[in-house]
Amino acid sequence: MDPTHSFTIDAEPYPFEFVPAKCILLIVDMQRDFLEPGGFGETLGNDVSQLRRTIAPNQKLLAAWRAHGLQVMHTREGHRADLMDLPPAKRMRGRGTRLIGDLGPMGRILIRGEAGHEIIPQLSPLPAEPVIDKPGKGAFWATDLHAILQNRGIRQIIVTGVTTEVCVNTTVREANDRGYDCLVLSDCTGSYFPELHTAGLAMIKAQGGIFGWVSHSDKILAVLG
Ligand code: C5J
Repeated sequence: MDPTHSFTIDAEPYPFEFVPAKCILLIVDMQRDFLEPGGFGETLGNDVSQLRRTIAPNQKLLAAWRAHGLQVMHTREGHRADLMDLPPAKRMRGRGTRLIGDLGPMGRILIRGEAGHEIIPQLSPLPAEPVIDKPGKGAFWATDLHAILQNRGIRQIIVTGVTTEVCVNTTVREANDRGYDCLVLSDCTGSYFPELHTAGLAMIKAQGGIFGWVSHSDKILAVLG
């Protein structure tokens, strides 16, 4: 596979011209507290199996991506231990019994350095793969993601991870406004709520791809071999 070559990927609403050398795989928030049984997400009553179905396809895609020496980055949602980067509105919204920064089943909830904040071991970043720690839902806000992508000549982003309607969607919208083309993979993204997963993908590909494209990891794997 010549990474500078353009490959046509079957996608919605129309084919995506994939240039591997100008493309990054961005894996969003595959963190223990969102995905693991016994984590914060499950203690809120969420069905983590809806997110865990994305683990195997992400592993397969990541292995093929790495085998070709292509660029990959990971994100984590979380905050400083002193909570100084946590807007009070974000902390209070949801009105749960446990809030961001409180002690959860895997350490303090959504706090950097705590066990629950870590990326699940199945998708552990390699030392050369940048990890973007983001205080918001979008991966561009208050981070150096845009600078890193610009410095690496990236124009396209393949987005996977969780959750489809929250951090994946927000990141895709931010990327769109900055001029990137995003392809979102339906089997590698997930939501606790299947109907919001479907709606989240529909919003991306609506109106001729108003925010980007939607496809399946099989289509990328067919090119990567
Ligand atoms: C993410 C969330 N990662 N749902 N966060 O989507 O609060």
